[in-house]
Amino acid sequence: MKFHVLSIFPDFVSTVFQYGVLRRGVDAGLLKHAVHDLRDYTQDRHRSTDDMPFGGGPGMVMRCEPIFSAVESIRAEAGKPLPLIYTSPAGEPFSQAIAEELAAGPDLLLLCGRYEGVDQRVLDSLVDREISMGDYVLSGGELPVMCLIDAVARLIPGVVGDSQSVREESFSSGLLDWPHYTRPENFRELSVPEVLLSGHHANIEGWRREKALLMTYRRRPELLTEAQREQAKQILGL
Ligand code: 9D3
Repeated sequence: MKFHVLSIFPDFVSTVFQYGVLRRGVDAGLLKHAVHDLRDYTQDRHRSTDDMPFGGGPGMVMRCEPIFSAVESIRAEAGKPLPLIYTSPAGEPFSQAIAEELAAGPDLLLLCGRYEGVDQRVLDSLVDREISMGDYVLSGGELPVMCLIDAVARLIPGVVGDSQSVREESFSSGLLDWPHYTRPENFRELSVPEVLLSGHHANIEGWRREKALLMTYRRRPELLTEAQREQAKQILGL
């Protein structure tokens, strides 16, 4: 899968492909990327990507000419469908379900907003999907685009090793993780739960399932089905 990105900070965005599983995915030829500098598509002397908002008010707006020019040129060069995703606080909330949908689809073009956002004509004529990374304020779309790329890329077959993809079912099945421990067995009087040292695989699985259920009930009850909530209450004696 190939990720095309359009940003005024291309070197920052590129770093997402330089570490960990994504780095290995690139080296293995499973992931490709082209991070384009929006400034390269400007025509004016000052290479400006923003301008004052019509109607007045604070902040600046990203100009439509460089964005139209870049998107049209990148799409023509690709020679195949390249849906444009724009990250913005007003988008639909990102989720594992959206990541799975995108990983199963065509290559993507991701537009990172800065300032107050893009001229509305970009949204009306070019953008296929507007996605938010959550209800908090960031300075621009670069980090959201990097999050999206990370979440989508690790779903491409072969990018994440097999051991980890099994664990992924833990979140897909809708529960938070159970507690994890590794060596040493005793550390500053802090011990490891006996069951994990027992070698009794059925008991270990039962313990993990229960811990995951209780953790989810305490922190994110809305992730549970009514039946799972009742089961958690029963375990807690409520
Ligand atoms: C109306 C005031 N603000 C909207 C909440 C203005 C504004 C804040 C932050 C406009 C743009 C930005 C920059 N943010 C992003 O580009 C962004 C973002 C975010 O700030 N939070 C969560 N997800 C995202 S996706 C892109």
